[in-house]
Amino acid sequence: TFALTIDGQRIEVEPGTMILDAAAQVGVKIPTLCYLKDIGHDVGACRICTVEVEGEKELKTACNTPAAAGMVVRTNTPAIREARKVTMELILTNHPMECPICVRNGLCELQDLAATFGIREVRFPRTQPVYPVDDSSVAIIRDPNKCILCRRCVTVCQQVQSVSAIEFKKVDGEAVVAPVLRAPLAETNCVNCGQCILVCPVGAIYERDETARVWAALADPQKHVVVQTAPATHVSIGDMFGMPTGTDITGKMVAALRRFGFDAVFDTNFTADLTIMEEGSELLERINNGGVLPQITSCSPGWIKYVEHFYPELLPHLSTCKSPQQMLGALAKTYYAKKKGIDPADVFVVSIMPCTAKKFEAARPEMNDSGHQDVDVVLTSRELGRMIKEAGLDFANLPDEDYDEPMGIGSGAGQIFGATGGVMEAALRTAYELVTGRTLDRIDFEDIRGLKGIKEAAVPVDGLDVKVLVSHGLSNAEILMNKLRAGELKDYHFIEIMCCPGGCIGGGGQPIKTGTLDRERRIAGTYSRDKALQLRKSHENPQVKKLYEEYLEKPLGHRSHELLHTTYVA
Ligand code: HC1
Repeated sequence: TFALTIDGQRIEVEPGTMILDAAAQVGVKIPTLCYLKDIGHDVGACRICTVEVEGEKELKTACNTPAAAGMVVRTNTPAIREARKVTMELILTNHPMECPICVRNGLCELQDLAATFGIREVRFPRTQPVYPVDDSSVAIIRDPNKCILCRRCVTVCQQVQSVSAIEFKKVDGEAVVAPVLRAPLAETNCVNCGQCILVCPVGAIYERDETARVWAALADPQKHVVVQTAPATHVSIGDMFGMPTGTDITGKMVAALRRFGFDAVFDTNFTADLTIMEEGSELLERINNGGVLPQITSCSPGWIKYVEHFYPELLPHLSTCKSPQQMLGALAKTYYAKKKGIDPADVFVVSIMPCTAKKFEAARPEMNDSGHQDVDVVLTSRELGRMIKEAGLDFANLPDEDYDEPMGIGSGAGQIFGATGGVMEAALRTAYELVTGRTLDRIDFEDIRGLKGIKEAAVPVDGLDVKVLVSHGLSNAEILMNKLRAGELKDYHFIEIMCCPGGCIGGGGQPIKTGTLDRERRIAGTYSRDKALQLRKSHENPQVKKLYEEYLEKPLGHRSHELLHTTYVA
């Protein structure tokens, strides 16, 4: 370590520490609109974080200037305050002053900083043209007028997700962030993961808001409106109501949805358990009958679109299982409608998902095996949070309520689908017991939990070492897919790939802000909910057993093939 001085305070830091992070250690928060350590973004684009370094003529950007031994830094002088204000005003010059009608009102870093700096006027004339809003995508909308060119979205799209659907470019002397080749977003390689939304400091990119369609369905007496909630939402929505990140809000979410007037509240954790039955059986069939191995999970729609775009020749590795969200939609309009004696045409299925890509998945034309579009509307966690606020519910003080039959019981194994490694762990808990007929005593597979990019385990199952891999974040998927393509993963049986960093708990539809620490806390919340549940293995779920007895007969049976499995688009 070495020492430097920041605003008169001496501090010891490690080599490589940037001034901005060093200042934080002495309790000085240097403002920034672009720096984001979580994703390694330190391009110094916004120039808000300027500081004085003694002996230097020009102000330095604190986010990407390394601290040095003996350095004397000042962060709060008249020159710095004036420079920051001018920079803010220049940004605001071109920013629409639409705060009250912006989706990020109250959650906007630019708005916060303008308030912090006490900006009361903007002295410069607008320089940018007015750009059209890009609403070509079913999931994500871009408003270039609000973009402040921080480039976080470009970094996350290129470096974290290896997708590169958007780029930073100069066009006719004008700097822009835009989809590659200026194409509408829907026509690019965008996989709809929404990680760009999570890092955007303003409202330049956001989910397609479909709350109005849900309110309308709820008000329609002809419709029987049902809802399902994804595993990751159980530990995230409390963030929007001041509860500690990772709090299990399952029962309160059910209560809120029931108060909205939903006719039934179902749990996607139930179909996560069903997925384990189908996908586990598919794996055993592939192992026993010389099928394509390793099998790869298919529940994460951003990941599916990524393979379809970038590795179409590897599609036969994907499990044919639909995602739990789509399984539940298909069953709501068949099994459930039949049980209740309701015309499936009147059943309206809403999903609450941590994910923007789920909007795309539900809209895929092939997702209609029930005879209707299986899922009608997908809302992100953020949209549900806004509806709860709009309805005036005191969320934190709602009672805990239970889900409805016949699709309301989910095991701990279904719950952990929401965290990276969880689908694999759930599959191992079941596969071991179904193959060996013995009880698995140690059901916690610690090796495949947590935020390490690629994880691995080998589990002895009746003389066969089942070898598995787990990855999250598409740049890690890319590493695995290149190895698979090169024939280096022949010894493996099963791979779990989740599109978003951390798995669904870090999905692009989750509350603003979602960073690494939030991901860690939601993962901890996920495993503690699993531990607290009596039922922790998918094959022991009584409602799943009943579904097979009453309707599907057996995993991979005729009805399962019809309703629960799919094919992919090369
Ligand atoms: Fe997920 Fe899944 S775990 S994909 O991450 O398999 O979105 O939460 O709902 O469908 O169950 C998301 C989460 C979710 C599906 C399940």
